[in-house]
Amino acid sequence: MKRYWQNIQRRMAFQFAMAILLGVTAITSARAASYVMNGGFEDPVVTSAQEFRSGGTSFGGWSVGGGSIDHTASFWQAAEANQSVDLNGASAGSVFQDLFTVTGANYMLSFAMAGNPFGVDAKRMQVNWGGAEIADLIFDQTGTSATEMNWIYHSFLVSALSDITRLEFVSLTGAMDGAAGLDTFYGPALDDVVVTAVPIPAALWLFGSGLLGLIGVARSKATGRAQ
Ligand SMILES: [Ca+2]
Ligand SMILES: [Ca+2]
Repeated sequence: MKRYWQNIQRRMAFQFAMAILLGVTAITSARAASYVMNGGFEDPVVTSAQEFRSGGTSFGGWSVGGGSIDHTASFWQAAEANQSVDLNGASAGSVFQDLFTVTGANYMLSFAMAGNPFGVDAKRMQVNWGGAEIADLIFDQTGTSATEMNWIYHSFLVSALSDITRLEFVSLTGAMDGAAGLDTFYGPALDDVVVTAVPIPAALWLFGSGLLGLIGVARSKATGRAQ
């Protein structure tokens, strides 16, 4: 019986330590500022279901390239807050912005991708970092709807090759059968673009010392109570 309670105590102490560790990690990452301006596409506020934006225009820190995009509000459910983008407005478009980076530094890029639920084919999006392709993603929107977008989060560890890095999301989604016949209105959906610095030595120091310290606390608590 005593051994049973010792095991329970040990397990609880370890879980407590892990909870604190995870909490510390979460707070640390939440505090890290994103290098992306308006990564959630909440600016400016779109008062219609979605607003059409042509290639060559810009909004809230983003530039629009290619054909056009739709700045989507109530038309479908965003991954983060209220707004997102459809990278096909009337045809395949892109969004990009230039980030101030430190040459040689590491960054974590993350974003949510889904697809316009309309149009029969899967949606394809290319991600470029500093002019180089880092991902070519396909989202199969089968079974999704405007209220059930099934957003998927992607993360990439990237490093900067210069002090200005262009981050770009390009629709590779072409014409497909849709409600109005063959058209190009239905593209990949994008939201919640975040780029944070990854200070590797500091992160390792925090993780290493924090983990060892907490395991030490957990152990001494467990043995202390067992005596
Ligand atoms: Ca958003
Ligand atoms: Ca569209």
